[in-house]
Amino acid sequence: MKLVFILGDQLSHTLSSLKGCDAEHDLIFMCEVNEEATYVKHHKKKIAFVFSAMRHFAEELKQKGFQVEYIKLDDNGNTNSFSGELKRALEKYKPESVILTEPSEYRVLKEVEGLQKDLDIPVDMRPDDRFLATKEEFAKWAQGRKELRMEYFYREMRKKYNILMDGDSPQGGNWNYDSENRKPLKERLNVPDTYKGQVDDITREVLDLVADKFYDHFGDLEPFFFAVTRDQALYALDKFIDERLCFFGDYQDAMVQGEPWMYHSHLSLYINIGLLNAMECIEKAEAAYKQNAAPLNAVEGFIRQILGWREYIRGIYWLKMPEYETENFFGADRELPWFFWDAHTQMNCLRQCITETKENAYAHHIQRLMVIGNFALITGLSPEEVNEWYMIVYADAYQWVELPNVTGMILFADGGVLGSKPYASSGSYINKMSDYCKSCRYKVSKKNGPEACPFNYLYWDFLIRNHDKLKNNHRLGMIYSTLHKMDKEKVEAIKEDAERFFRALENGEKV
Ligand code: FAD
Ligand code: DLZ
Ligand code: SF4
Repeated sequence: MKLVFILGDQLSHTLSSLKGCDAEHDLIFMCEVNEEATYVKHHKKKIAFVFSAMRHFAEELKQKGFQVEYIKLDDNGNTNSFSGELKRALEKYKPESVILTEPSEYRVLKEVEGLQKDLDIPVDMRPDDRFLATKEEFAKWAQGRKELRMEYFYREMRKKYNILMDGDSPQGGNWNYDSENRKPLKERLNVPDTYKGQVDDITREVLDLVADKFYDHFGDLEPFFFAVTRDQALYALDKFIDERLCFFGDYQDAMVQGEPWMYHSHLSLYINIGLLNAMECIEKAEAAYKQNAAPLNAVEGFIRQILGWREYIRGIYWLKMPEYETENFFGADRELPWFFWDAHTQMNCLRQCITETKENAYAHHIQRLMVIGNFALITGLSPEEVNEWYMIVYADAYQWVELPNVTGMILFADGGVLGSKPYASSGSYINKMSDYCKSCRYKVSKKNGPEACPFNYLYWDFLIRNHDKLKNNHRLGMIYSTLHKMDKEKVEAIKEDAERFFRALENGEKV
């Protein structure tokens, strides 16, 4: 008998470890463990989502005729760690070997490898073929390149899978249609609601468990509306393709107060956990283009996120771990402000994005990048604390995707492996792409003084503070030449405003 160990983000019926599984003789093993729910104190909605999706998946496997041992969190004897539970299962069933699809995170991979040595049992660790580029393929692409830019990797992936191709050329003549994308939401559009599922008995039991055991974790547990089965996730995918994809490109960067979902897909949590397959999302979007149901700028933009960014991010993670975890190019060490947890800040953009994160365990990319991330970058927050926060608060967070996005994309803490320049910006970008500034206590048009938008002076202060590290970055040449032309009084005013802001933060005042 073989034991197939399935982890909580491996809920795919086509998983490599399930290939060849013998329903009569083999045993599928899954376990809920406290260690996974608390190594960072995940958002309550995320834990409920993972446990409910795991329980539904186990039921589906049983209905298909497989033998499944499923350990619930509050089952008697649960040792609450993967190692402890696997050891118990091995003692109980004495299988001849363990089959496992490789864990998505370095931490868990090392734990399983350690266990394999300790227990001296053959482990058949199979590649995770749900990803579209293998680790080896990415490493080969990266080898010898001066710069690892996503755009070039993405073109290789388009060719490899023949997606949006016209022979050897990209559909429509361009690889990328971003110049047609990223409009602010001017007129009030009727943004459709996101997928909202019913709570069934399995989910109800999980919600009660999470409310009881993880009451002190961040975030609102209810209302709970995520899809927790493959059928529900497929419905959510179709809903996106039918209702939102056509505007995905146009409003990809737009932020509107009271509209957390915009025209994004809200599929990352389902893809990351295995309920949806990345390629089926890409194929459905391409089919919508072929049927004239969505324009090329929207479809290409969406496909680039999955076939390009998602795979590239995972490639960087495995290329750079474990060193990537401790990168800190700027030597940033400021503590995370308390308002990251309770949204009590007068900066309306941050208040809106953090409140929505707390309610939904979701914020869209530009909120994560240009509002929260931008603030973390220009105020010099500690990469360790920022990474922990992002791992906690989003339902789609796993280290393989969270870490490169935070350390590389927002904090530039890797010194430019992932991005060619830091994504720092003043309040004018937020004002252009959102309606947040209209209801803010600060004035985005003011550059200095207590009424000024803090992003305005913190942006310049960041460039001044990190001059030595950034002065040779050719993409910042124009900005530094503007800075060098600024008169002394202006530079002093920027520094004084930033100092006052940091002092207020340190004193726990509401900024
Ligand atoms: P859409 O805007 O609809 O995009 C479609 C899909 O493309 C997503 O579902 C996702 O699978 C993929 N995608 C888009 N951008 C990225 C990216 N930069 N990296 C990887 N995949 C991408 N994504 C996560 O899945 N988990 C995380 O923990 C995570 N942390 C992030 C932290 C920061 C600081 C930033 C800037 C981005 C982070 N992202 C993360 C990437 C991106 O913001 C989310 O994937 C996206 O917001 C999820 O919402 P959506 O499904 O509506 O995405
Ligand atoms: C995120 C998560 C949580 C909260 N709990 C569990 C769990 O109890 N059991 C489980 O198998 N997986 C869980 N997960 C997902 C894992 O963290 C994820 O599968 C690994 O980190 C992948 O390396
Ligand atoms: Fe944010 Fe500044 Fe606009 Fe206020 S004025 S919402 S702080 S960008």
